Amino acid sequence: MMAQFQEISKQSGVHPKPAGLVLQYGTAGFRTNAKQLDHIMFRMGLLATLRSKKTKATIGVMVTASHNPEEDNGVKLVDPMGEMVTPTWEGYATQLANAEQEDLLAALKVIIEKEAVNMSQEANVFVGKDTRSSSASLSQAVLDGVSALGGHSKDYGLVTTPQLHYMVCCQNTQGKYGEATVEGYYKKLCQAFIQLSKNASNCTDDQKHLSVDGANGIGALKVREMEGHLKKELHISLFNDGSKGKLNHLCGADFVKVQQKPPTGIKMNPGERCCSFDGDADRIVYYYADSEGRFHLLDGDKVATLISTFLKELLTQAGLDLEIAVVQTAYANGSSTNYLEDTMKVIVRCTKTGVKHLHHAAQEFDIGVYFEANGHGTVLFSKAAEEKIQQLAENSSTIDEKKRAALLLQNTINVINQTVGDAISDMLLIEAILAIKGMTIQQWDAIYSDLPNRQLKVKVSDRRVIDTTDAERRAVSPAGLQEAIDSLVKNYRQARSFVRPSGTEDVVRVYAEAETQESADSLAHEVSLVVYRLAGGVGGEPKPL
Ligand code: G16
Repeated sequence: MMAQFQEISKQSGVHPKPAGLVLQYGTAGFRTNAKQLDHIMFRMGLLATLRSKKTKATIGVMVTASHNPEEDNGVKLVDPMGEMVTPTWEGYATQLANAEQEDLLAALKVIIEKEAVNMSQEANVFVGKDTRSSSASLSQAVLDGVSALGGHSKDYGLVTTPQLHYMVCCQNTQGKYGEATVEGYYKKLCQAFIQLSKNASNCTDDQKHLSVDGANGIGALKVREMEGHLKKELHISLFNDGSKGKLNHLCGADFVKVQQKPPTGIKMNPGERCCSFDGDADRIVYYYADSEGRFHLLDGDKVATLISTFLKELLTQAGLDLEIAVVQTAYANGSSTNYLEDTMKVIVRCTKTGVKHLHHAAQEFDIGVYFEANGHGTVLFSKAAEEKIQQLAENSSTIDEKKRAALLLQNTINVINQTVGDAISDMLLIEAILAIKGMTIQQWDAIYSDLPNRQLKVKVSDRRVIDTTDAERRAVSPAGLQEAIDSLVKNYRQARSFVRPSGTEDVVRVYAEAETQESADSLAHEVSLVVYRLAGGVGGEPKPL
């Protein structure tokens, strides 16, 4: 151990921490301007190695800032089954990240002792990165951290975040979940997609066409790589492929969802399906323009509704009694929650923002469909549910209709990346469902009508002054903020609003929905003003929209 610690001392000098800099492990890891992250990456290499020793399993480290602008970067830690790292280790991550240079070894020792890490245990860490120019040197810093602690690493280079999660899960299930290679990932997902597509009758070439906005990021590269495996069952026109535009700039899932408009650089023909990925391809939103040129967004809530409808129908056809639930966050459109609860009669749960929270809640059901409104989500099947489906599909005495449904469910399971929200996997699933159901994007959109809504950002000097409760739907501090929001909401029909500090950007997020767009806009603006005044706003009062 002494020799390892000497090595860490030496290596950490190459990745020094700027004195006084304090960063928190946020909604999805550390995220800030790339210039501040070199020491964080080195230290996360160290932490991942400890986590690997502790769990006796492979751990993942993804270098990405996802939807943030090009100049930012960040890191997401991946636990053995491909899920996000546990809250206790998020705490360690923050402690390690913020230890001053001379206290680093002591901070490491605290973790080793608390977790009783066996330092002679082998460690394996998978590392991936997105296309940001800073990602190459930052992922090298992660690799340096792993090797300083004597861990083994495998550098997957440029991959999407969900691909890295998938690799970690494949590795730790000894290949049961799939082969831990990018090729293996394409093969598994595309084979399942092609099987599903066989159940779509009379699908024309036009109906097989999809326009994809790659956000000028890693998702675009990976869609290109995958195309050959699709055997022409899906024709993709790729836009914002990174050849000229800037990452996430005026494009990508976050831009489209928040601005409620199409990305620049995409060609939209009336009525045709389009979708946008975000910067690390773990989110997807769909949209189309109608014959009058009006833009229609189908966000994560609409995706969750489509998928859960499809699954519920298949369960009925298969005669399987499995409990299905949809997990959302406070951002879920009120209409979607009403539709799911009142019309579809499925269980709906609301958690805090952040995939880790939704994922956890979804694990409590036989089938847990989780989606954030921003398009981040997937479906989880319990082991027992998978087994029941498999038995039915393989039992020779199963009658035809039931067998067909069970086989569809099996292929659905295989097209889904259950480790985390995955734009590529979600896209294939959505495309297959629409084809099987013979449904147009307009018909999908018409399942329910969104309440008009608006999201805004407010700059404050310290966003931690805002504390929330009830799955972030109510603010408990600063004093008077929630009361002010409540009295503003009362002035509008079908209105709702909440505020929360972002865990990925240095802003407070404001959400409002109401009966009309005008009302939603004006409520969002009024709430922004209250935040600005009560929570220490900076840079000038928010202007009306
Ligand atoms: C990350 C998280 C998401 C979250 C989003 C925004 O997404 O994985 O769960 O919704 O940040 O979080 P916040 O509102 O706290 O900034 P991504 O795609 O940026 O990694």
